[in-house]
Amino acid sequence: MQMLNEMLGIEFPFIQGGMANIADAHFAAACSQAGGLGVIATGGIFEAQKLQEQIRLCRTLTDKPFGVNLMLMNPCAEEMARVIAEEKVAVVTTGAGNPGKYIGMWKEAGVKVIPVVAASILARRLEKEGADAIIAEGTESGGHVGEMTTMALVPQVVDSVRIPVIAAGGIADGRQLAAAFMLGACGVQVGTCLLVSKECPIHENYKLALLKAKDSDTVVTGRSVGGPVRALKNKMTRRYLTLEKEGASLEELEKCALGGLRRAVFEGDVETGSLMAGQVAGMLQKIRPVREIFEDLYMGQKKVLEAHRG
Ligand code: TUI
Repeated sequence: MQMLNEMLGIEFPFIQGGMANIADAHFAAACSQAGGLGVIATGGIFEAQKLQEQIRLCRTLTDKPFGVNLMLMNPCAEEMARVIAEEKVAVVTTGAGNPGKYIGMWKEAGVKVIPVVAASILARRLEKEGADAIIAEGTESGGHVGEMTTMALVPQVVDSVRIPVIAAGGIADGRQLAAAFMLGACGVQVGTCLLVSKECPIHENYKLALLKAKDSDTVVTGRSVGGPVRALKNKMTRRYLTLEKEGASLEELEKCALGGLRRAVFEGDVETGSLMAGQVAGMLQKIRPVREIFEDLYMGQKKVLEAHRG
């Protein structure tokens, strides 16, 4: 099986998850420089020209391959899809929807297309439409999530398609990376473990909340309105869940969550902000450079698999 790093021409078989308002050109370049595939997130960009600037800036910061994550629920998704093709970005990953209608345009421009799916039915469809690989993301992840766990999802996607599958959700150390390989993945996408990297531009309060978190400290809000989002438990998530239970209107729910991610990322408001994070938040122990996080993941996996072979 060809590994993700060989497929993309990078050192480690790791893709950085697209983290809205966090993964800008500087962070993506840092992840690419550290040997993974850095990815510019579009969840917090609302002008196609801003994305073009970020892509061009990233090119000045690294000569290694990097990608763009297109958040499909973004109102500017269509224009940004065009920018990704025009700029001939090496790789596009997508999230929160079906990118089918853009695949032809991206392939023509030579962009490698790697959509995120939360179930195998969409993986099969996107393979037929020309996707180069699939990211199977379990509900352990942070941010917008599906229902299936990584453990159940990854092997079922692997059995459903012939293109390479990348595992995501619940991966922060060598044991979990080894497990992802055992499930048939050719690599992994990681997000939460990078939030506590030195290079990650989130507010210090957000990082400290992650370091303090225990295994059961994340929760999913928004299930009742078709917008499930996993984040660290705080005053905002408690209020949101209460409102959901009381059958509050969509308007009230939106008011509760409005601007929450930006408040967490930029202002360090850990009370009313949305501290998006995956279930592995409880495993995060210290702030380290991205390079060290990647090396530990990879070396940890090697050790685990060697010990297992006996
Ligand atoms: O996209 C994500 N995670 C995200 S996007 C995001 S941006 C944001 N979200 C809420 C508030 C503020 C900002 C934060 N986290 N992950 C990839 C992902 N995609 N997870 C699940 C899916 C998915 C779900 C349904 C992919 C396809 C899908 O298909 C439905 C269909 O149309 O067939």
